[in-house]
Order: sequence, then C-alpha cells, then structure tokens
Amino acid sequence: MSGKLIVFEGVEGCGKTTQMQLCCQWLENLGISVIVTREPGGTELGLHLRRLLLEKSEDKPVADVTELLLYAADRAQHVEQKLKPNLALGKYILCDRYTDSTVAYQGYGRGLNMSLIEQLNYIATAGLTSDLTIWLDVDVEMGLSRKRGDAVPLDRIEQETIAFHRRVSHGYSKLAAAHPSRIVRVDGSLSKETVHGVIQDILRDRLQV
Ligand code: T5A
Repeated sequence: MSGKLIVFEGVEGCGKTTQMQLCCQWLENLGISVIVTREPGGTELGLHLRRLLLEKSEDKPVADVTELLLYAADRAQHVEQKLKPNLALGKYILCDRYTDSTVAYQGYGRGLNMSLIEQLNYIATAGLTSDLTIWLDVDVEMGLSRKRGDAVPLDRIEQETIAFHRRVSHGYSKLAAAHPSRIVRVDGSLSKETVHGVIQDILRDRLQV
C-alpha cells in the first residue's frame, strides 16, 4: 500500500500551517492516517539546519549557495528518514513546503541557476515528487502583515525586501503554469473556513479521499 504526499506552498503568511492543521483533522475524521511535517526541520538533523537557515545574524551572513545546499541537505534527510518510510506505510503526508520552495525562493528570489536547483532537487528527493501541491496564493503584503500580527519576530528570510518576496510570488505563478496537473492554485486571501472547503473539494476531486 502506498500513501500520498500532499505539499502546501506559498509566500510568507499565506496560511499553510493553518490549512494543514484543518486538513489533518478532516482527514483523520475520515479514518485516514496522517503525518504532518515541514521543510526545513522535519527531522532531528533538519531542526539544526532550520536554525542555521532562519536565525538572523548580522555578523554571519549566509551565502546564497550555502543557503541552497542547506535546504537540499535538509530535504535529503527528510525524504530518506520520514517521507519515504511513511509513504511506504500508506500514510497521507501533509508537508509544509518541498521542492517548489527552492525553485521559488533560491531560483526566482535569489536568482540562482535553475538547472543547478533542479539537479539538487533531484538528488535530494531521489525523484520523489508530490502527488498534489496546494499553492495558497496571497498578495505578499497581505501575507507579511499577517505574520507581523502574530507578534513573533520575523525570521531571516521573512525580513528580505518586498522585491525579493514579489519575485518568489512570481516564481509560484510560473511553477503553477508549468505543472498544472500537480500544482493547484487556491485563493489564500479568503477566510480560513472558505479556503479549507476549497481544499477539501480539491482533495476529493484529485485524490478521491
Ligand atoms: N525556504 C524553505 C526556502 O527559502 N527554500 C526552501 O527550499 C524551503 C523548504 C520556512 C522559510 O524557509 C524558506 C521559506 C520560508 O521563508 P517557515 O517558518 O516554515 O519558514 O515559514 P513559512 O513557511 O512562511 O510559514 P509560516 O508559519 O510563517 O506561515 P504560514 O504557515 O503560511 O501561515 P500561518 O498558517 O501560520 O498563518 C499566518 C497568520 O495568518 C493567519 C493565521 O492565523 C496566522 O496568524 N491566517 C489567516 N488570516 C486570515 N485569513 C486567512 N485565510 C488566514 N490563514 C492564516
């Protein structure tokens, strides 16, 4: 029996965590066994990498290529230690970010070489792609203002310029256009309950849950 990998993607504050929690409760009520995880930080090693990646340190800047390699290392460990074994057990995995984040943030956001990113994504995942990716599309300013409202200090990447976040957002539009059978756009500016209802419809339609 093999499970399903369902990924949630989007710019900062688009509502992934909120929707994954709602989706997890809904699937569990249907009797489906669910794992909720995230990148970076879905494994013990990944938690160390997450701290290195997201803590802001003015005197120790992270070079763009270093950042790319750390996300790839986090993913390789996550795929091997958590995603593959749980898929083999037939679980539904709800994953906060995956390969599209690297294309959007390090590719479109940082301007790193796309072919290098594709190669690293392939090495890190050994070709494991999502069964479905939900892209929560919200305006960058709206997402950041939600995050500021959470009263938690913005992390290193959230503190990037608006121009950076707009390039990331543009990256998601390009990805969705390039992979229409895998990536489904959902209007993340709607209420939490409305967005959840839309996601339920998509999962029923695409994965027959
Ligand atoms: N990254 C990651 C890369 O650069 N490359 C990579 O390869 C990978 C994997 C991860 C960072 O790493 C970068 C991207 C990120 O910058 P993170 O802590 O996981 O960092 O941060 P995010 O992924 O951005 O997740 P957040 O927790 O910050 O935001 P969410 O999960 O999108 O949003 P959520 O659900 O926490 O909601 C934020 C606020 O908005 C409210 C919520 O209640 C909350 O207050 N909200 C809504 N308000 C109104 N209407 C709605 N529909 C709402 N939905 C949520």
